[in-house]
Amino acid sequence: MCVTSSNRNYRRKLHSYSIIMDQSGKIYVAGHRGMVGSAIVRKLKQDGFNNLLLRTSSELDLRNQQAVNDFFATEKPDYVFMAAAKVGGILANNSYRAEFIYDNIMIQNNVIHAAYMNKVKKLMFLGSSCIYPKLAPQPLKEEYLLTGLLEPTNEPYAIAKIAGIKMCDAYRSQYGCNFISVMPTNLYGPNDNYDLNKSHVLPALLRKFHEAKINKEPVVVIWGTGAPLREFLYADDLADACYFLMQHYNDEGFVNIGTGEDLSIRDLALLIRDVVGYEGAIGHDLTKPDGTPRKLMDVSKLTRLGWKAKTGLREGIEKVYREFIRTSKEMV
Ligand code: GFB
Repeated sequence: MCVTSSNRNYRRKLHSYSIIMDQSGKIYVAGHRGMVGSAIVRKLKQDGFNNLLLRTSSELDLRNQQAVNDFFATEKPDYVFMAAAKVGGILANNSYRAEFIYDNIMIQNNVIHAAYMNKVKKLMFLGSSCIYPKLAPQPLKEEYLLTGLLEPTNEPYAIAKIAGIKMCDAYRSQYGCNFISVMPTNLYGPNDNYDLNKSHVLPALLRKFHEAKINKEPVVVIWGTGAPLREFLYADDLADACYFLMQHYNDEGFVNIGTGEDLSIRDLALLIRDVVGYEGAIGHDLTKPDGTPRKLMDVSKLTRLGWKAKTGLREGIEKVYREFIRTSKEMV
């Protein structure tokens, strides 16, 4: 709960409280149609939380401050999961630089401020591993934030996400709001984006290998050298971690969420080729950027708190591939 800046004793006490979400509480999941938001909704329902407040972007444009203020004033949510954002892969981040910074800053400013104004008991802000400096030591510890220059291809998005973390901390410090932040690594899962110009690497490669298999194409072209290293977390594991932290973490700063293991894009391509059952070759488009050389999360803070990822990468890719085939059949 947010308190006035003068109520310092209460604020000091708040920091040591563990705020447990009660099942009757009204929970707003912003971005519930996306991969992350829909995974959080699945997790909440599984655990008996049914008082969910959901709005599509056409029902509520989160970039519109008045609309967001009206929504919060009318609905008065108790808890907020801030999973709404403009997201995309390396090419989308680099091409729509203005939209990535404008949309994300507007969305998060409006929601975080309205949550404060309407006395939301607890809010979780979701960021991304791209907030870390491009050449930070590996694995990435939470304290490496703002210690160096960012990766240029996603700098606008990263700046927006850093602003979100700092905003939650500032509202905690000045107003006593229990707003927390988490930083997921690269994600994949149900409801991912398969548009080849906008998607992240994992769904893009699933689609490319699948279509090459069906069309008997001799080669699948991947972007860049294949040398960059990436870590991948299944969206339902992320949702489980978010739920866990919403129940147990009440502090400033943020918590990395990942598996603690990474692999090269080349090895990812070989793994996906194997899951899909494609037998052709792999080529490289070197006109496309590699991006950050490596961004492996240090997950020791999360492990110490008591959470660990469950879904292995191959198992997760197999699940997502089954879903991809099912939904592509439904669309035909
Ligand atoms: O997943 P991805 O688009 O984003 O790309 P980032 C990861 C790596 O895979 C890059 C390579 O080195 C890409 O060049 N790659 C190979 C491909 N083939 C493909 C392909 O067909 N499609 C795509 N998309 N990549 C994003 C950031 O960075 O990660 C965001 O731009 C955000 O801000 C997100 O942080 C999690 O991992 O490089």
